[in-house]
Amino acid sequence: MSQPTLESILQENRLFPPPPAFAQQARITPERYEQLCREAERDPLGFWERLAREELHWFKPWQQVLQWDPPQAQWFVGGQLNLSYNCLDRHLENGRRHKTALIWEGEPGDIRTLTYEQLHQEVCRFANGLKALGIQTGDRVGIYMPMIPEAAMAMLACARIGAAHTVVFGGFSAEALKDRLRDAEAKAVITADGGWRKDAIVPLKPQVDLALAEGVPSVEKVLVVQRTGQAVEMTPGRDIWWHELAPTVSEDCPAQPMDAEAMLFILYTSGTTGKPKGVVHTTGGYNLYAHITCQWIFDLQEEDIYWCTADVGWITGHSYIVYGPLSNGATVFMYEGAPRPSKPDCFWELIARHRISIFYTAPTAIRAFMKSGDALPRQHDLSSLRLLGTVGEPINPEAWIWYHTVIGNERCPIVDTWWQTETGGIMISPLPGVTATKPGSATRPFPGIQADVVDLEGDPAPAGGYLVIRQPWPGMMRTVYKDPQRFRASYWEKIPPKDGQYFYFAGDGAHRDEDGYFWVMGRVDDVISVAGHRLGTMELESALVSHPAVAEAAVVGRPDELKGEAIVAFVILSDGQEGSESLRQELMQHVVTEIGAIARPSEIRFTDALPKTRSGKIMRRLLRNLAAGSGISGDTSTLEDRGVLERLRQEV
Ligand code: 6R9
Repeated sequence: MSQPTLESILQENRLFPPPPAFAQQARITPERYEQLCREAERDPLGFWERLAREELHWFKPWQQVLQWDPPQAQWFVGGQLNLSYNCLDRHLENGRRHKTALIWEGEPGDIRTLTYEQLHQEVCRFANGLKALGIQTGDRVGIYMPMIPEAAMAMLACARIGAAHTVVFGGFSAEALKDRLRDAEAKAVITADGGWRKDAIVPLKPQVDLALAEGVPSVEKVLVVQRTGQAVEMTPGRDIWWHELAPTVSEDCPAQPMDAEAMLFILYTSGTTGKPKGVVHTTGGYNLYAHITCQWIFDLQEEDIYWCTADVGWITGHSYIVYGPLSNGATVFMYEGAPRPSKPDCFWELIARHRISIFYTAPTAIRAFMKSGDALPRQHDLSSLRLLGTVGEPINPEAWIWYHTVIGNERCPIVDTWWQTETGGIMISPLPGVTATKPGSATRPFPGIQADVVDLEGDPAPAGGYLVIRQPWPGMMRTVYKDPQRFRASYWEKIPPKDGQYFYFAGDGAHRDEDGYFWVMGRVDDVISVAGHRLGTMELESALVSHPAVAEAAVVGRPDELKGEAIVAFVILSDGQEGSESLRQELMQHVVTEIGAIARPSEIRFTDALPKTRSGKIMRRLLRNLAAGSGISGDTSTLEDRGVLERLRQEV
């Protein structure tokens, strides 16, 4: 494991205090924040216990808040609840029965709206549908869906009957789907004929057929939702249309009381090498953590219309499209498709049409919007927005400022939220009515979270080290499915425990500044060592992106006899820019000016796309293979567009 960045060269000192108009009405004020931090510090377990009692409905109280047998945590031991109850039933009695729960728009422009009462009804019916197929409490169910309301309903229906779901992103290949279904030993798969994405139908059911043809013996039933209407093959006895099953089942389905520690879902996340890890989350702690982070960080107010652009296939979709906002009784907007050449401004149009007030997206999307210029967003009325968020990667200060000025009109606080599939919810983030933000920093830990930056011995290393969490928290993953040893080795033994203190190892490099703000520099394997100087890919990329000709950049190291590693940059130019030798020289000089001579790229390759995961993370591992001229190795199942690799290869 290489050492993370020791010297950060990224200089970003601008400070953005919460806009006064926002701060005045915020849920968490500076006074409240101080109180909460004090409470959490004085009595961490009492803090979580109070929130669990006040914020969630429990069928049965717990006997013990936390049982911590490192690295095994159990929260709210003995307590019983149901996440679907907390997301639906309780809102029928607290005045939100006729409030809009979900507004959905499909890529072709079709719109559906469901009140809490209607969503509750649909979920109950879906849950009974699953029961009719033989699904029972404790079973695992695969979900391979487009971004349609039924994706959320399927998740909630599983939670309602106590079956654990494993959502597999609809863009993943049949191969990736097969691996995940096999590992989870799923008893059924919920899918759709297809979905709309970027002006085309993405076939889903045929991928399920392919995956199952390779043998996933545990799968007995496939429930198919009709979305696109294209012809699909149905295997008699195994495959059932939802629209045929639905009328035969009742819409009365009480929520099954579940143990707080009952498995809620498995979500697979790619490791650096080898097969994906099945991250396990359980019911009580996850519900509380998704709920309270969503409420405080997004400052959820009754009238908000909240849009998180993620897909339900990744953790952000789980915690901040479905469970967090619905548990709070919010109005969630959900969109089926993605920005595309025929409608590059569709996001801005949607914000204007649906009067979105909270908008949560990824840096990669922001950079793409930035690339297509200010004119598109300026054509739309974005005045409904009051809060912006980002997640998934460090955000380059350049992109942050663009988001702040062009999208937020300098009115909206930005919450840059650091967290992981493993953490269940946001761990480091501004609170929008409290925290003065700095572009590129996720700022401070959430109240009750003890984050730190340490070296491999566990000693504080604020100037540059590994991001760790020092205490268990309710939303933490419980294990790697069927592989507790991998759980221990990947997260709890990288930094050995010291004096009874365990360190959750996040795998990210970070540093803390003089105000205690965290600057996440990316995965620890994303560090380049040039002649002994450690450079974070993030700072190199930010330097490149700060040049007006550059839309996006990815930087990797290539083994170099003299320097240890040489810097290779893959660069996407802004619209209208031509890649030339003189521009290449100019960019190299620009990085030298921004960072220093040590950072001069040895090579700059112009490209039209970068290999990314479906959740928008650049797969630098593959770029490293390309830069080194070696073959592609390791798992590529999470790649969004396989064509990109081919094109990159040919460009060399
Ligand atoms: C939620 C999510 C987790 C990894 C994480 C880190 C990166 C996420 C970030 C961020 C800097 C942020 N990451 N948010 N880095 N600033 N605000 O993305 O989960 O898909 O599991 O990825 O993403 O490297 O370790 P997941």
